[in-house]
Amino acid sequence: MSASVNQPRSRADAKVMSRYGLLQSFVPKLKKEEAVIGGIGWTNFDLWAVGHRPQNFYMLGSMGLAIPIAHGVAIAQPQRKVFALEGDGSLLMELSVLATVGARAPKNLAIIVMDNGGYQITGGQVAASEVGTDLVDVARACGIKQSSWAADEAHFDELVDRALTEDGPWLIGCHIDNAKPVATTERDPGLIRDRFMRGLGVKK
Ligand SMILES: Cc1ncc(C[n+]2csc(CCOP(=O)(O)OP(=O)(O)O)c2C)c(N)n1
Repeated sequence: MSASVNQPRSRADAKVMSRYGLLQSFVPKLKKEEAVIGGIGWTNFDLWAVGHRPQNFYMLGSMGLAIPIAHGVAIAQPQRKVFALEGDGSLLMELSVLATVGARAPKNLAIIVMDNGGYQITGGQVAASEVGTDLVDVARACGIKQSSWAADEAHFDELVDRALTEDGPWLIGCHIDNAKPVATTERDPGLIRDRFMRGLGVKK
């Protein structure tokens, strides 16, 4: 993948960044009713904290489902850009989804992995992403060619801008710190589903 800055070779080479800070920069870039599916864990809490949009869905309860849900939305609505925000622990739980995305290769799907090296919401247990598994390498090996660690905040912005305007699928790995989220998502699954369906125009 061509890029204007040197791509980090691994997670260890990427700057440790703030999830909330990255999402504060990401959300205002969404001007075309792009869908965003936030995974269980602190990732969807900070998505909520930055500001709810009708096209946001917040996964509660099950790990590993942000990317499968986003993949389904991307296939159902090919004109819409769809982003999955997933934690490293949750992606490790459902790692096979990267093979499915690589094989199906939806052009309108982008995955952002918030990799803090652990299962923070349940107490900070260390995950394999901290001690051996490089999730960007796994994505590339699954055929998601446009996979990169974000070197720093400016590179993250550049990768998101490209994902918004160029064909994917994309995977953007973010090496983040283990700061707590700024707020807690409203826990009302029926309301979350209903608002999302209306936000995508599939329910009146
Ligand atoms: C199938 C399943 N196993 C375990 C849990 C308990 N659980 C909920 S969130 C979580 C950790 C999520 O880690 P990660 O996706 O890395 O997000 P972080 O909390 O680090 O932001 C765990 C173990 C669950 N909800 N579902």
